[in-house]
Amino acid sequence: MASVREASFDLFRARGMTTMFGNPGSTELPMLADFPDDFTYILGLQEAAVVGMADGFAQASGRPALVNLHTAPGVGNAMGAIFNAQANHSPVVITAGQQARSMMTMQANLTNRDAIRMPHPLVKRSFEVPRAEDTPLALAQAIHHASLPPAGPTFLSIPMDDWGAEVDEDAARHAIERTVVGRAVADPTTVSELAKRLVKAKNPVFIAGPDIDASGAWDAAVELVERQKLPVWATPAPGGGRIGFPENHANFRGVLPPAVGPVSETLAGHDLILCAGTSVFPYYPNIPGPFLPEGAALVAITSDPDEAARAPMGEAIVADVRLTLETLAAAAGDSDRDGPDERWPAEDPQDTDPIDPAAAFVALAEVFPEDGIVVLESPTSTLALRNRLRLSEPGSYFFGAGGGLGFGLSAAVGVQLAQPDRPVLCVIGEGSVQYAVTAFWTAVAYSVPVTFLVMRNEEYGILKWFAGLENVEGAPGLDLPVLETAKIADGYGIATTRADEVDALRTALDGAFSSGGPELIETRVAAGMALA
Ligand SMILES: Cc1ncc(C[n+]2csc(CCOP(=O)(O)OP(=O)(O)O)c2C)c(N)n1
Repeated sequence: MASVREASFDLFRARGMTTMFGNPGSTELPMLADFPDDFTYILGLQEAAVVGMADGFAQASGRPALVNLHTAPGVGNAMGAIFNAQANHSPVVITAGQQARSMMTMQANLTNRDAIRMPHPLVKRSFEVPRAEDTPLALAQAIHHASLPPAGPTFLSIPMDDWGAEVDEDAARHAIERTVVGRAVADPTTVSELAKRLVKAKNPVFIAGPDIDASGAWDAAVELVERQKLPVWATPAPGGGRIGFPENHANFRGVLPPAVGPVSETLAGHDLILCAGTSVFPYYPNIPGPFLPEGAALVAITSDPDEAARAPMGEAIVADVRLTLETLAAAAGDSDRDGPDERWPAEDPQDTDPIDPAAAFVALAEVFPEDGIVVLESPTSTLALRNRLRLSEPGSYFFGAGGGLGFGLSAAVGVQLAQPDRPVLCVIGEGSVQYAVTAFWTAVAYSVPVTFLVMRNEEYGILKWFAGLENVEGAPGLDLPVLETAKIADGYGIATTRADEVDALRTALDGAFSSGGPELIETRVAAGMALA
């Protein structure tokens, strides 16, 4: 007879989930006993970093990632990161220890008294098994739920004495072996009607969202855009956790602004707005206006029923993004409409002291490896980075779509663990570093060679920009003087460099990409919003 532990690890093995991210306590030790040699345990020193690393790992590997947290306080610390994983459509399977069954009713120390409810609105499924021997089945369910579209986090609370219980061999074998696939095609009539509308449209436009990348629809999107000669906008940056279209492509126009009125203004003149793999839309500041420009219809293709239902306007098709775009491209064929105009080249950034973030990114673009990956959490320089680097390979960009800080630093470590052969650059504000700062330790402990570029503007710059937008004057707490990020990283064992001039920055970045170890470059940049 196999134990719950043996059957559960067989399940993880069968699903390719042999990397576990965790921070253990006494309630988790029985799960970790006799930890198998073919598994890797990645220790994070605080749970926000643990889940952030798993989120990056899941997205960059395209597979569900396994997490183990310490009962209620561990889950509590991780809540912001679980919120981010949900927004990122990231299949993170979270387990947490629980007091022994015999001690739960008396609520002995470490009992998570309402374990199921605790992470509830942030996960697709939250569960605690009634019988110890059902744990492998419940874990299998958590994995299926996390992986089915829309992918997202799931949660299982596991009483600590369950791991030694014996499973029913037949039930465990079925739980381990059965597979569930969730790629669903759209009704063929709906897609052929859409193809006809697209062909007939005078001035259609394509909006590329993050789930194009996640569903492997990159080539299908390029084919559709090229054959139908469509201009392309990326979905607004706050919700664009991944890039869905090559940003150096001649048809690429830019990143849509993140507010109702400005989106309509930007899309004025288009009669058909075709969105793929995005919510409609990831709005952020409240700048009202019409939802659509005059005369425009909008059709969204999304695998997420919630994205489809909650959009304030337009039509939606719920189906796999890649399969739908492939069918649509074949059905619509080649258009003889004129392609979009040439894009204006970006102006050279100003020479300033401290340097403009745009100037920093021009230097970065000169040395950025072709197969490089950016993980971005530097709020005031998000658009400058997108505009100057023009990332154009699949799986090259990860951004916390939920907006909860702490994703960037930790996800970068997870992305690098999933993609050991691609250079990973984490571009991060010095304020953002602090929310998952312990991920520096994991990068050093496991020799994860991320390059961290800290944009030091000595303020919560984006909040000052928002204060202007919201007509708020005199708000406290928006400056960050004397925050020595390089010294903090040094304490975790990271090699650090300070590079405040463009030439020094270019040299430091070039060296860091090929150093083979984690390195941090801190660069002093001008305060304020860098939009171009
Ligand atoms: C968990 C969390 N807490 C607070 C915020 C609010 N917030 C958004 S941006 C920001 C400042 C970020 O500062 P920094 O990383 O230095 O970047 P900058 O805005 O200066 O570019 C804060 C505090 C948040 N998004 N997430």
